Amino acid sequence: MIKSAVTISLVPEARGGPFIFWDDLHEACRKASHLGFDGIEVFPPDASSISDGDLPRILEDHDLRLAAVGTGAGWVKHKFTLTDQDSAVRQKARDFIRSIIRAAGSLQAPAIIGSMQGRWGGEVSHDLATRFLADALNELAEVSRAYGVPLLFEPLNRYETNVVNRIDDGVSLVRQAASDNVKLLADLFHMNIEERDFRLAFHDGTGHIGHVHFADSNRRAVGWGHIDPRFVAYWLDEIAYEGFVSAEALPFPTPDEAAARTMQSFQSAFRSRKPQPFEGRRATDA
Ligand code: LER
Ligand code: MN
Repeated sequence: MIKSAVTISLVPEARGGPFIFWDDLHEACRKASHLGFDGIEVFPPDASSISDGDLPRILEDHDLRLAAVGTGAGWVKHKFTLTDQDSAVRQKARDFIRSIIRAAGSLQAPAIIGSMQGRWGGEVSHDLATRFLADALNELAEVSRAYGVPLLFEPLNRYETNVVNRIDDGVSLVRQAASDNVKLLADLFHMNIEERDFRLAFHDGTGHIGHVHFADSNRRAVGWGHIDPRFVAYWLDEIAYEGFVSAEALPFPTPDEAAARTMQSFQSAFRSRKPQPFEGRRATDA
């Protein structure tokens, strides 16, 4: 069954970014649990914020799962990426991600590579960037495997990367990487910008999608833009997706209201009887 999660950022430098709750893990978990979320997704400044605090106890106290952990602080705080032209920086990016994989993996959660994919340009061609990425994914996916979790790779829209923008590009990258332990993260906000058709993109990702970011067309909470979450539920059902849909949305107008609106949308789309066919275009209409 598809499960709900909500994001919490612990990174002051990410302020203004698309995270619902901020700074206070304990308070965020209390609110997430009260609203009925199944899990939380954390955006930490480093691995020690996951491994050294009392996160396991907080999760247990509130009956929440750790859905995933972001690695983007490696970019936001340190400007590391896996496609930098400097091999020392690429190595630091791998080290940063590996430390988060271990901390998250100890709590049975996957790590996410999104903005750490960087951009190609200068001395690094698109081809070379893709090879750098495939190589890093192979190594890091094996670290993840030791914890029994996949490594999540996220296509981002064109304003955030020029490397992997769409689900089908993500599938190609996953195929180029030899490891079968890399799964894709389908973020509805990025998909709304880059994909020709949501349903076709989900079909392209069949068997490869391991996590979903649940945000509306304008990055606000689902319900406050023009994506109909009932279609999303229908399409995810068609590809037998069973992971988390995790609210990575702006804390607008307040974190509490964004969280409550997200849960209302989640319930109506994923927990009510599905309306008859909301199919949109069929794959064969393309
Ligand atoms: C990361 O999950 C993402 O979607 C980015 O757009 C956030 O900066
Ligand atoms: Mn995302």
